[in-house]
Amino acid sequence: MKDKSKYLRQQANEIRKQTIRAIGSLGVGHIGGCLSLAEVLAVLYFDKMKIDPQNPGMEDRDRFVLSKGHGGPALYSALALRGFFGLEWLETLNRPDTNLPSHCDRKRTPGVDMTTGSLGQGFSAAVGMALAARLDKKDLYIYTVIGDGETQEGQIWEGALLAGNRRLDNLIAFTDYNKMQLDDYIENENGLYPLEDKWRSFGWHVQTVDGHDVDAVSHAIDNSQKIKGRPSMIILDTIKGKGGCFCEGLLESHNMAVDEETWKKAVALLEEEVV
Ligand SMILES: Cc1ncc(C[n+]2csc(CCOP(=O)(O)OP(=O)(O)O)c2C)c(N)n1
Ligand SMILES: [Mg+2]
Repeated sequence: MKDKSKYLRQQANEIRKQTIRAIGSLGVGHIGGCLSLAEVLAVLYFDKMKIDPQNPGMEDRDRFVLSKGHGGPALYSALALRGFFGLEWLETLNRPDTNLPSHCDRKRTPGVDMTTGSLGQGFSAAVGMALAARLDKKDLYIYTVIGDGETQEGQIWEGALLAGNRRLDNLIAFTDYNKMQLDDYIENENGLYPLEDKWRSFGWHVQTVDGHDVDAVSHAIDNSQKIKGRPSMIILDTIKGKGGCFCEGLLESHNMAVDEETWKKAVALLEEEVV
């Protein structure tokens, strides 16, 4: 258990470094909303998900939908580290003819299960995928991550209503609760408080955990898998830009330009981190 925790913390650290390197060498990107995802991606891709990097289309695999599609670079880093494609692909991020566009595209990237980027739509697709898996009597989970700003979309609540009514207990969703949206704090724009009560009232099982604690995230997923007759929402208490010395906790981290000296220093600091 202790070893597994350490391994997952190391993977999260690797995801951060690869993400900073990829966005840094491009010069600009959604660094903040990528770095808040590192732990949940590490836990899913290096422990929980039933997947095969050699066979990304495996029929009975678990699915992952990154509904906040602007977090694509973090997902690509996890996929590359897990062996879906080479790490050198990350250097092509968002460049002409790349297989790694800024936002997720399931037709272009091995391991990406749904095309996303228009906020709200990925979550609806995940609800549909969970319903389809149920109808097909498949024993698999659909995992999805939405942003807290994304939660303001009406489409999220249409999906939430249907998933609750259909009792989709094969759907495990996460909210990346980093308290920030594009250029302001959530509560200054269109607040979500009390977020847990809202999901519960739609028939969901709800937990809130420290989204940067791999053990807490892992334990919450285990709990969700035991819940029958209700979809699960795991609210991840996170920090936008977490682990990037130039962007942690900054509103400006949403879509930020970064120069070579800055991103290389950030990667070097993460190299030194004892996880
Ligand atoms: C339907 C739609 N409206 C607007 C946008 C532009 N947009 C991209 S990210 C973003 C902010 C999202 O905030 P949040 O979900 O909190 O993401 P995070 O903090 O994780 O970056 C916006 C408005 C979009 N992609 N889709
Ligand atoms: Mg946010």
